Amino acid sequence: MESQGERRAGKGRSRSGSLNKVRAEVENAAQAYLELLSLRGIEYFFANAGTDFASIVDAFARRLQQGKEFPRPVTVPHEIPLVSMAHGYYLATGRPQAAMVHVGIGTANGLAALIHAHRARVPILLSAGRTPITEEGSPASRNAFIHWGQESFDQAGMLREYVKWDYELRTPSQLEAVVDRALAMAMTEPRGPVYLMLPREVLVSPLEEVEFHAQPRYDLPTFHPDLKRIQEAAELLIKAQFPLIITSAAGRAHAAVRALVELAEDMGIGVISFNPEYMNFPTGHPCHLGFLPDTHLAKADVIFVVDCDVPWYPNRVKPNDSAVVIQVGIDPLYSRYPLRGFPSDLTLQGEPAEVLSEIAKATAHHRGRQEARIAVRRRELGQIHEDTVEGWQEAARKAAHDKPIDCQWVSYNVNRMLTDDTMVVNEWGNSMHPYTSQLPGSYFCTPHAGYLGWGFGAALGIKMACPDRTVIATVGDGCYLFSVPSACHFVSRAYRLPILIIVYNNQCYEAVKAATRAVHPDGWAARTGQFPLSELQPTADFEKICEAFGGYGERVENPDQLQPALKRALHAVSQEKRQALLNIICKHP
Ligand SMILES: Cc1ncc(C[n+]2csc(CCOP(=O)(O)OP(=O)(O)O)c2C)c(N)n1
Repeated sequence: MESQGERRAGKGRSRSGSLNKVRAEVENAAQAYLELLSLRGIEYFFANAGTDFASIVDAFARRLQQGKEFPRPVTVPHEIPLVSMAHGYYLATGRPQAAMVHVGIGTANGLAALIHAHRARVPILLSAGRTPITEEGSPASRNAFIHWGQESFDQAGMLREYVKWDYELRTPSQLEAVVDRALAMAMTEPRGPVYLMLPREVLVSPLEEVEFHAQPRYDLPTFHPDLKRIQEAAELLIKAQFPLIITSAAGRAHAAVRALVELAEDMGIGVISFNPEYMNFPTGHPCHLGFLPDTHLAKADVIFVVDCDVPWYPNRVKPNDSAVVIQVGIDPLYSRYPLRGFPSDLTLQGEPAEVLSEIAKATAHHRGRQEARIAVRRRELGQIHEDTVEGWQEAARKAAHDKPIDCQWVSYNVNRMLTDDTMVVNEWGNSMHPYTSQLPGSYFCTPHAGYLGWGFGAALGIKMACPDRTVIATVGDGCYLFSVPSACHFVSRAYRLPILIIVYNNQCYEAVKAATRAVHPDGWAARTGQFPLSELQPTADFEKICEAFGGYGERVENPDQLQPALKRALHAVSQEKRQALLNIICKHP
């Protein structure tokens, strides 16, 4: 598996200027589209079809006859898991995949998952049919009432804020230029989804032979940090008494995790993984100071904000006025966020991996003189780390025999089952963060658009990319319901993607209750214990939904049964090769 930061969408045209071309016999533009996607390395085509897909369906049927393997069509019967699967596939491989949805309404269904992909900088080539343009005159002209009712004045308008580029293919002759541009826009940093509309008339347009360049026409730009600013950052670090790194997404690239570990170790810097979207820093490392900046922020005199949109909550805690804030990232000031007031005294634009290693190099010359001071700091950090880990474990162990089961005890036990081979998608909350593997690329958590329902689909996409890995999705009962579970279980069975889904079933939206308590600590809800709009009772036998799709399902109510149930479920996944779901009845807050 490669990290996202290390992959590029094709190598671009050869620099010697050679223009190798590939010819293909096709009958129409839809066939040419799939041929071109295959040539550009697209392996999967996640789709939920409609009448707009006529020529695409026909083109796939031809490819099947021809024994052409890629792109493989994957039917995902809802757009939320569809986009989430493409998202998950990218998280695991760093390679963009293609998806297609049904005109405007399919786009609308997938929009929330696409907003997630946008905020998480995930490149997805999302195509959509467009209602037939003509009322007569073409085999593709309108022939159903929906073709009038489904047309929009501006189909892409609903998602333009969340894609980097959108276009409607006007003629088959544009195909290569348009697809190459779409993929290049998606993969150019900061990456993100793009949207291509494909009218039926264009898809059906007859063609006989197409000739495409063997390589995409764009070499993608790279960004390198400003070395003068790197030097300034290094000097600030050398002088710092208590530097602190806060990150949420450094693990986006595995190389950045390695660079972070190196810098933290060399300089004795504490690292906070705040609202992590990835495995950013090994939880077992003595410089790992946990998941909340609150207790350390005021003490820090140099704060490195590394690939982190929200480094602290200003209405709760603030850095010291004299602290220097350094923001690092490919888009360090988050140009697509309307409001983001975190100061940046020194801004370092570039791949975090490169920025951090350059800083480590720049500090190396001066470290010798500071070694004694750094050693003291390392010892202090090690102590804070040990206390923090002990706190997590103590909280979980204390609740070991509680019935209903305590969520922290669930995470503690899930952790005991993890191996280097496991990949976890966590869409539930914080109790899983401490218990993640130490390896980059092994843990993924909700992107910061906060769309719930992403986790199950993303886990399926990850499993599709990594069939030999054990994939576990940890979700709340709310998240599970949002994920369109029947569509996900269907895909798991149809495409042989055996994953384990663990539902932390607390029969409510705890997050909504907590928000109500925070805003109205002495309010009606807090005083009466009634939280309308936040309950999910009576709960359901979610395990039976999994069974309905050929999976293994079990309801777990007894804390002593957690380990045996996890073993049974993992056996079903790894030996019987079928999906499994544990419906764990947790405390109802
Ligand atoms: C699509 C969508 N709708 C609503 C929300 C608001 N929301 C945030 S957390 C949450 C509750 C999630 O419930 P659950 O998965 O059971 O986790 P819990 O809060 O109980 O730990 C909701 C509804 C959201 N984030 N996304």
